[in-house]
Amino acid sequence: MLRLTRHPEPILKPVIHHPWESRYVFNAGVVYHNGLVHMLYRAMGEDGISRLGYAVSADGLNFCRLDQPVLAPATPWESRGVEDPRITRIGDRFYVLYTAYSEHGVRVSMASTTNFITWTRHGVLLPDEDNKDAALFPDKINGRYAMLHRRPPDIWLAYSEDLIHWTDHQVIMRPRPGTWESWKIGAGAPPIQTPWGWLLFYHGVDEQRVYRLGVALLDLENPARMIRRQETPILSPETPWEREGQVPHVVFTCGAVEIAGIYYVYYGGADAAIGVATVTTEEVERFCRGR
Ligand code: BMA
Repeated sequence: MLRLTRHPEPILKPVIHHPWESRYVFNAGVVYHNGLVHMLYRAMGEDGISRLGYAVSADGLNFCRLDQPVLAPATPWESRGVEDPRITRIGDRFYVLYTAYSEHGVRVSMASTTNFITWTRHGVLLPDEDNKDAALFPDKINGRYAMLHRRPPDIWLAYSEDLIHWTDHQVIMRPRPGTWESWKIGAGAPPIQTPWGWLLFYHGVDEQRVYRLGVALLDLENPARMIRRQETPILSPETPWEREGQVPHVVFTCGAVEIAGIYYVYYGGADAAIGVATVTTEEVERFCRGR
């Protein structure tokens, strides 16, 4: 059974003298590039609007951050905030899918960068529907880009020729009645390629609104085909800072990286602080092989 081991304390907390991140930091997307973990995280301050901050680390645990947000609301779709960034490297660019929040609802939006400071905005991807928890696959699958998204309460798959127009939407994972993931589920980290399939760290919510993390394996050629899905969660809210915060009893991931034989899964605790939990590649292989 795969289980994550948490680093006991948060690795990133709010900064009182940064008005944009003085209250809460949570839900971090990550990518490992040139020996550094690059992190985008959701931050909230005095005005209650989410912005994205940037932090970087050489060891995956100690992060340096900028004193200004790198992505802030800029369009009518984003008037109430930009949330939950999920980073995928495609070619030499980093593409970020995030939630644009406004009085019109929530929308899947995309921006890209090469340096995490200057951005190209690609706009809203699924303009006609409330949708979030979207993540891009890092490689084309049978010649097309692929992404996961969430039409409540399920995880969906869609394909695109150009990253902008999305078609062939299909449900790939549903909540499981009577379990820790009975109410709704959503993609967590963007899918990670392994020799055995796409490794997916995702979140599940129960009827008491407790958010936990789970793990699944999707077929490399056809991610609509589920190879394996663990019945038990891999991380549940247990520490005080995961149980009490802005929203109680939440662990919520937007990104994971593999460095030297260890997967680092970054997550928001109680929508208030950022933690990390790890698992070895051997344990992941055991799950992938069904042993
Ligand atoms: C989801 C998203 C996340 C948040 C979670 C728990 O719907 O809004 O950003 O972490 O709820 O509150």
